Parts: sequence; structure tokens; C-alpha cells
Amino acid sequence: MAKELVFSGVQPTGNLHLGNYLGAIVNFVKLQDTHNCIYCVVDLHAITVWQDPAELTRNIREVTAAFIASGIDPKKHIVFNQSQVAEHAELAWVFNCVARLGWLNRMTQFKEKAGKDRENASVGLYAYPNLMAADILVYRATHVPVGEDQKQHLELSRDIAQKFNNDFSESIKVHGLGDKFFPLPEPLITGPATRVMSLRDGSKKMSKSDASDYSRINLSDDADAIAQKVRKAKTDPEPLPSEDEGLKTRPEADNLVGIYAALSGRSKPDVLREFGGGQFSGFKNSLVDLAVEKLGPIGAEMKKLSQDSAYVDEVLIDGANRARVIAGETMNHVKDIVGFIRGR
Ligand code: AQP
Repeated sequence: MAKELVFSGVQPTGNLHLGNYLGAIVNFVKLQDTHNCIYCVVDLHAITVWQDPAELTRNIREVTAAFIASGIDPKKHIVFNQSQVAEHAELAWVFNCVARLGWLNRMTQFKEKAGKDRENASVGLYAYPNLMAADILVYRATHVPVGEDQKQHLELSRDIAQKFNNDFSESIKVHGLGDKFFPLPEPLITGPATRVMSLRDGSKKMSKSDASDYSRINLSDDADAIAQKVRKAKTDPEPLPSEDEGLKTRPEADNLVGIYAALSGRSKPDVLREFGGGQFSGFKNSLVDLAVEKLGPIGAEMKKLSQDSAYVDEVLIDGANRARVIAGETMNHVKDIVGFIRGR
């Protein structure tokens, strides 16, 4: 049985938002108590769509600052940016040769992101899930906390791990590496806000690339911005329902109740017991207070860290040095398994 290890990543593509926080980062923080964790700023993923170089550098530091400000301990666990550990790209190439075109053709995120102009999308955007599988498996990580939108990519990572284990089963045995070299990583999609929706449209997920800044709460927003965005959030004219069931056909209400539940560490039914039957205006006031209370200190700490890029860079370099040791060992095994010749 492989030892449990947690890996996850966030893209440094700007506008880190409440969805990233509640869907992913909050769970990263919790898992530190029970697991060894590796948290990565996935800058190689970011460049699958065009990034302005100076902005990319700023965004790598911003995501790192958000990790630290949210409570991730870079000394006890590993925090680094992906491009500093070349083994991610190296294993991704091997996986490009393991994964099948048919598998990638089914990925909905590529279809959404490439849109109608598919011919003009980068090859990297198409092969993105193979790199994601490499990110996880280069550490032979067993558990991956992510938001709902990443479920399909995680399933692909499992398929790749399984096919590698099958294709090379003889060689894995010959090299004394057990029966199965890679674990099948398990997605951890937990909490009441695994898919936070846009504040302007309850049918669209809250996203960094939405043209409207009013669609999302950014982790760097101050109290005034948070208050304005929550107050302007789309709702319907009915009072809040008293039961969970009543949220089913009301996506905007469901979203705001889910956000409240996640920020307060309560369940949605519990939140509805308090606010059910009331108007949105009162609920929104409470949500503003809660969001400012929870996110305010994170935003303030991020601002402080933005003035100390030397410290943030040190964290990333130290994390990368420690990550490289684990990744290098895996890659050596992979090279032996595949049949490459390498220096010792
Ligand atoms: N709306 C969301 N609700 C819950 N979880 C979410 N995540 C993203 N959006 C939501 C989770 O956040 C983690 C990091 O995401 P990412 O940075 O890798 O990239 P993303 O999913 O591409 O982020 P966006 O905002 O959705 O960017 P664009 O606008 O480019 O599409 C992941 O665990 C993700 O599940």
C-alpha cells in the first residue's frame, strides 16, 4: 500500500477568486493536519494560453502569497512553482505517449476553453491533462483536493496511471518495483462549495477569465469591493427557502447559501434554518460581514507578502529543491521501467 500523499495545484493566471479558495485552498489547509502535502503553482499550465511575462511572474508570487496567507505552512509541507522542477515536463512527455487521443478528445475543459477557434488553440492546451497527471504522479501522490471542474481530468490521471502500470507490468517487476508502480490518485472533492458559481449568472462557474469583475470575489478584494459585489449579486424575488430542497431550481440562491455555508464551516440546511423565509437583503448583509471577516485577513496578508517578493521567491526555491528530490527518484524509476539508459 502506497503511503498517502496529497498533491494539488493552482494556475497563476490572475484574479484568484472565492471559487479557487473554497473549492481548493480551504481543503489544502485542512489536509496539512493529516497528510504530507505538496502544493504547486502550476505555471507550465498557465502558458497553455497566452500570458504576459511580467504579469505571469507577478501572478506566480500572488498565488504563493495566497497559499501562505490562507494558512499553508511552506516549512512543514512543500510549496513551489512547477517550472522549477523539470521532471513534471519530462514525465508529461512519457504520458503523452501513454494517453490515447480518444481520451483527450473527451475532455470538456479543452472544448470549453478552445471554443470555436479550436484550430488556433495551443497544443499545450490540448495536452494539459497529461501534464496534470504528471504533476500528481511524479510524486506518486494518492490524494488530490480539487474543485468539481477538475473531476474529469483526475479520472484521466487514473487511466494514465493504470495504463502505464499495465503496459510496463513486466518491466516494473523486473526492476523490483512491486506490482503497480503508480497509485491511482483519488480526487478529494469536499465541502458545500465544490463548484462556486458566478455572482452574475448562477449557471456559469466563478472563473478567473470572466470579463466582469462583478462575477467573482477576488482574494485581493477589500471590504468595500466585497460588499459591493455581494450586494449586486444576482438573486430571484422569492424569500430564501427553509429546506435544502427549495434551492434545487434556484441556482443563484443555492450559490450564495453554499458560499455562506462554506465560509462559516456549516452545512446548507443549517444555514437555511437560520435564514430560511427571510429576504435576500438581510442574508446578503450577513454574507458581507462573514466574507469580510474571513477573507479580509487573507487579503491583508497577501498585500503584505506582495511587498516581500524576496521572501516569496525563497519559499518557492526551497520548496522546489525538496520537490525535486522526490520527483527525481520517480523519474529515475520511470526511465528504468521504460528502458532508457541513464547515469547513476
Ligand atoms: N468556481 C469554482 N468553484 C470551486 N472550485 C473551483 N476551482 C476553480 N474554479 C472553481 C478550483 O480551483 C483550483 C485551481 O483552479 P485553477 O487555477 O487550476 O484553474 P481554473 O479551474 O482554470 O480556474 P478558473 O477560475 O476556472 O480559470 P478560467 O477562467 O481560466 O477557467 C482547482 O482545484 C479548481 O477545481
